[in-house]
Amino acid sequence: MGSLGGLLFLLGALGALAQRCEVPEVDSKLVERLGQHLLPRMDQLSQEHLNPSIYVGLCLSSLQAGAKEVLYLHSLKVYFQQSLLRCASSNGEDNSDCQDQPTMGQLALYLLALRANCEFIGGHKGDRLVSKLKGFLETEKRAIGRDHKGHPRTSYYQYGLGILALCVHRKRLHSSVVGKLLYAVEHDLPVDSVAMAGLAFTCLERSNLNPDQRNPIALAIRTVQDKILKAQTPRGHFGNVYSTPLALQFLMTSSVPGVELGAACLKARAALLASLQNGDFQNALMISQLLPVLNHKSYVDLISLDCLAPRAMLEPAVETPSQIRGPEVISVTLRVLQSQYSISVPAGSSLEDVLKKAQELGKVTYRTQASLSGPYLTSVMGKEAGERKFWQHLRAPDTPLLQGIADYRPKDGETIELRLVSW
Ligand code: B12
Repeated sequence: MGSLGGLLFLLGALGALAQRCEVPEVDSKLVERLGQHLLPRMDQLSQEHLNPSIYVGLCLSSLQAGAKEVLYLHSLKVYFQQSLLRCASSNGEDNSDCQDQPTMGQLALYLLALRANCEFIGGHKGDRLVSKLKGFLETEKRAIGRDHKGHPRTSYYQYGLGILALCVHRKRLHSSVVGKLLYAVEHDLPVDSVAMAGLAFTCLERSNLNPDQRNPIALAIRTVQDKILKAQTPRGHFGNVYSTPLALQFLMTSSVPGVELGAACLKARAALLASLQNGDFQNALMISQLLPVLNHKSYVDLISLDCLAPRAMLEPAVETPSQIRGPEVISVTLRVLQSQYSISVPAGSSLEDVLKKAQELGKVTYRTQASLSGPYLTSVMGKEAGERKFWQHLRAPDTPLLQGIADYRPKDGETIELRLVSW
């Protein structure tokens, strides 16, 4: 064999060794049940409930919601166009109309929703949305600073989401904006944020929008692959159960030579199936990140989605009356700022129900803010979380909860602590 033949043979062998992340088909009934959780959420068209992630997740899934889906996109358009365009100034900080305007991440998700409907942003109004998102990213870039010592005012997760959204609309970004994310993935980021960055880099690589940064982008993609694979738990999740959907979205876009990628993904799928059967996916945002994976799709597919691909129509779930058992009462201990309170609530109550009861009894005060994940706890006993701090939820003695107050259902005798921590 000549030297060229040898080289070709070697390349072929390496290609054969390169592994892909495949997530084999999941029982369609299970997928349908997940989709059905989204239907009631799509009837909530008020500003604080609108969630572009739900629309994106559905369009990338094997399911559709027919007219409901069309109306939902329409409501998203009305809300996002109006709230953003009524802000006269470009960054909106000096304008009272802009107080409750969407954040960078929410605007990015809205742009993804438009691509999920195969729309490219255009025209005068579209250009303003693009400038707005670019403006947000520039502000974040400055907050991070030249030496990367600062932090984005939102998070690297939203920074990645912003880059991804502009990329799927084929909008070019300055290399210094991309550079901040390239630097960040080399450092300490949670799995969700690393995966989001990986999706953004994969989009940039595929659409060749930043040819000058080809090599660093390719390197960063490898770093993201390594980090996610290293974060696999013995049970199979990447990070935790709720970061696994985004991690899989990213891994499905990649092929890794010489690494056990295929086996890692199969193990993650098995872990996800167990979590699904355990009822761990009730939260609409989490379902919206998982549905694409179960349809072998990722946010990167929004570069050019086949919007005519058939999707099965979702029918509302048939309610099976739950066996009504006696009004069993459980006792939950709330620990806040060195005090603890024992609260009695009906079995099956959420942590939010426990907090409401504690507030009614005059033991605890708290406030929440609506978010795409549900009610976010912003203040407890009059103490606001403030910048780069948050009210962490833990199960005593020291296990951070993987769900928010609306989704977590404490068991009888459990102690839940709310602790103000830095992040
Ligand atoms: C960044 C982030 C945080 C930051 C948010 C602050 C900030 N300035 O960004 C910090 C570190 C404070 C945080 C805290 C928590 N987080 Co968090 N967070 C994220 C992350 C990586 C991105 C969120 C985001 O920006 N989304 C995009 C924007 C556009 O959406 P948004 O709704 O406008 O974003 C806001 C909300 O997401 C809110 N938020 C962040 N986390 C959570 C969690 C819950 C349950 C709620 C209701 C709101 C909320 O903060 C965002 C900024 O304002 C997601 C990852 C993911 N896969 O989604 C996890 C994620 C949403 N968080 C999660 C969890 C569990 C929490 C905590 C409950 C952890 C704990 N034990 O205390 C707390 C929330 C406590 C509270 N006070 O209510 C889980 C939720 C899983 C689920 N079942 O729903 C996720 C998916 C991470 C994971 N893989 O476990 N989080």
